Amino acid sequence: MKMRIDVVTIFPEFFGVLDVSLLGKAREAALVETHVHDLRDYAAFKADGSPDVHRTVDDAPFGGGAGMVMKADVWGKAIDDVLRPSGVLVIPSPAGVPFTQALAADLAEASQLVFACGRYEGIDARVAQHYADAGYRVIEASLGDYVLNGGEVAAFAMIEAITRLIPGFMGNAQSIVEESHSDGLLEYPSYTRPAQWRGLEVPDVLLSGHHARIAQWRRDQQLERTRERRPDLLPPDATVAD
Ligand code: 6GU
Repeated sequence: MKMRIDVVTIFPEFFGVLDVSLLGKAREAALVETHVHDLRDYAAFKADGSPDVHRTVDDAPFGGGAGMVMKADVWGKAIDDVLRPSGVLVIPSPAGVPFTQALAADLAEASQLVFACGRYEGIDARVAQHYADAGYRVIEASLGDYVLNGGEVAAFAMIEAITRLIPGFMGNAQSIVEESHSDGLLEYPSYTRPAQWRGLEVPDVLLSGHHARIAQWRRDQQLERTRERRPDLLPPDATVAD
């Protein structure tokens, strides 16, 4: 089944790189199609129906405070136009749930994803509420604990993480099974020729040809790296010898 991805943004030109990225390969294999929409195309008229020559997409926040909030009426018109009955609405936001490999794998099964890219101060909260109330799956997701200016870079990262998990996308399914995060641990270190480089050697075990020892070494490396770099990922009962 072919996936359809729609992106709504005030920076449609940013998504030109979709064509030259890994995603270009998924599209060649006819696994995905992408459609980018300019939010301002839906801002030609104000909420009262009068023309808006400025195509305004944001306004000051109720309650005061810094920054601007993107307007619900403009987003409503755009999403009504592109979201299909079985589509999932994804709203990149630093206030969202963590975007994980598990969420990427889940979203890779959707028939349509609509990415609503807003500025970081956000889209009027009634937009997410409205589509959830209407029965759509709505996911506000964050890449991590830092702030980007808008949802575009985050959406791009999410699209790449999701589309490479579409069944049939990569030639080698094992390379997805073995990579970082698919088993909850960081990936082991990898080496290729030459066996010596600037005085540094490849670990002996990898040159030994003992497949069981190599597998054990890699598992140990995964645990050691994860303990050092991402202890939050380790199950509470995991023990790693020092
Ligand atoms: Cl999804 N959006 C923005 N604006 N900033 C972020 C983010 C998303 N994830 C991390 N920082």
